[in-house]
Amino acid sequence: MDNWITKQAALLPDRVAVDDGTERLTFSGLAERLKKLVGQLNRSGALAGRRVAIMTSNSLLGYQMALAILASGRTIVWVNWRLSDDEINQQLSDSRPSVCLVADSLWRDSFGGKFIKFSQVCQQAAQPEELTSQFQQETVASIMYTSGTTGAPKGVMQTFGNHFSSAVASSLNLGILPRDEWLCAVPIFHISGFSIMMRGLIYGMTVRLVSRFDPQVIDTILRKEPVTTMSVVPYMLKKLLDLRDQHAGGYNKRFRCMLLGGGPIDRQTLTRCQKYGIPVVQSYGMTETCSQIVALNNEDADKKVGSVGKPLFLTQLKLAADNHEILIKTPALTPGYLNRPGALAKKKTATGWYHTGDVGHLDAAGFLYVDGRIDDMIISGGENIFPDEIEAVYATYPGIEDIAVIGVSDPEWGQSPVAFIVSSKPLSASALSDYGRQRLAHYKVPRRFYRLDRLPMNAGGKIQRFKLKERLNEGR
Ligand code: S0N
Ligand code: AMP
Ligand code: MG
Ligand code: MG
Repeated sequence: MDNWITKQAALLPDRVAVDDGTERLTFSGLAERLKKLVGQLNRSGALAGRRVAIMTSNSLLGYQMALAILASGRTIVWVNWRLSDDEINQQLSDSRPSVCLVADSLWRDSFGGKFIKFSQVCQQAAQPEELTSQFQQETVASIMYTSGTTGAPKGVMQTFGNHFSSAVASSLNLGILPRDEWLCAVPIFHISGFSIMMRGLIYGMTVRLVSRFDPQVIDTILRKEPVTTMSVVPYMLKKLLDLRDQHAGGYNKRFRCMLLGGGPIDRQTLTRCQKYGIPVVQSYGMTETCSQIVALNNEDADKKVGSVGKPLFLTQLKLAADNHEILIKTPALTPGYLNRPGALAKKKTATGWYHTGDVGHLDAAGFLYVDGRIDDMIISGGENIFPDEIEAVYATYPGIEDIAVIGVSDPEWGQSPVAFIVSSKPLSASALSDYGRQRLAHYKVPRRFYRLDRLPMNAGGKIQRFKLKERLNEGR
């Protein structure tokens, strides 16, 4: 395929590619900017290897830096800026990028020589360089780390072919209008956000970037600007609905829908959306599938409240006979995890069906409902948390003999982690919390620490987390 950026600069040179509320860049303007940035990245040593990491908010400069990495023919390694130093360094030592580019506002004094600030790049002479002419189907465009039940986080490789098929499948469901404008408040370091950037390039569509999730600011944008679509996780939708409760008046006339995904949604929130006439398209997808692979369509959105819809074009889906795990085949599926040959094959059946780890059911008309997980993954505000990684961090805490983490439901975040610890003497909850905050992304730090004499184990020595959950329900 031709480089999508230079292609759009040729097809739709004057169409706005990106708008952050203060500046708008057309596709031709974007291509010119990227030529300069590629030159500057080159002179700052960032292009020495095949991969370049980036840690940024959804800023216009972050958007351009990421696309400059792609346009230079390199792979983007996305870094979640909420992670701790340890977590970031672990991902960088696995992915071995030439550098990690960091937005100045996210700079930490602890960062070593591998990290460079955006401003250091921008100080280089702006001598333009040619952009790569091709985006090859099989080339890895981006890498995003996801944790699992065991072991260190794994880098999900997403090819240009994966991104392209994902964007096309989404457009066959939602349609593309010439003046579509997609509001991107979900982080671009997650596939929820990066897939909007990719759709923008493939559709020739404007991306309305917002650098952080401020519900007031976003509510105003949705009312006053010609935004047509917005991607949200349940937490964001609830915060936006709280503002609808306060002010009269709806979103701008062109608004088409909220694309909702990333975690389970409660019925009450969907009912509130109906009350305000806010169209919601529920969707289901994951980092490994380059965003949604199942979604509702506009016709069914009102009739099938609670369902995540039907598989999009190009995706096949079935449920495992024994445990109803959702199994899929799709061209958007990752070719594998970085440096872990065989790890993806382990998650596939002999006939190539990918195990999602999610459990679901289908109604008579073929609509999918996601019912839960086969593992202990916790989703807090759209961020995934695996109890193992928290337990491993606390295993070395002085005085902790044993620890188990579970997710409890939380009205705001959906779920939150709490810990059960075994210790011979009481431990200070605030010291435990501080310890976690230094070593883990803050959303992973247990909200409460309960002390127990021993953890409930089965005969095989496995922690019985369901018994811990029961305890909490009893305690309320
Ligand atoms: C929900 C967000 C925006 C909340 O962050 P906010 O309000 O910006 O927080 P801060 O001001 O930075 O911090 C305030 C305090 O809150 C803590 N905190 C922040 N986030 C969380 C969290 N998730 N859980 C618990 N606590 C949190 C901070 O730590 C801080 O506290 P202190 O001061 O103590 O540190 C933010 O969390 C966010 O952006 N979440 C969304 C992440 C996301 O996009 N997830 C989706 C991942 N999945 C996929 O991408 C696949 C599905 C998919 O592609 C998709 C998903 C949605 C829609 C469409 C699609 C699609 O298919 O296209
Ligand atoms: P991630 O690895 O961050 O891409 O998260 C993907 C996971 O989020 C899926 O495997 C599901 O567990 C969960 N998820 C995504 N969309 C939905 C949804 N609509 N309903 C319930 N869970 C979802
Ligand atoms: Mg934070
Ligand atoms: Mg905030």
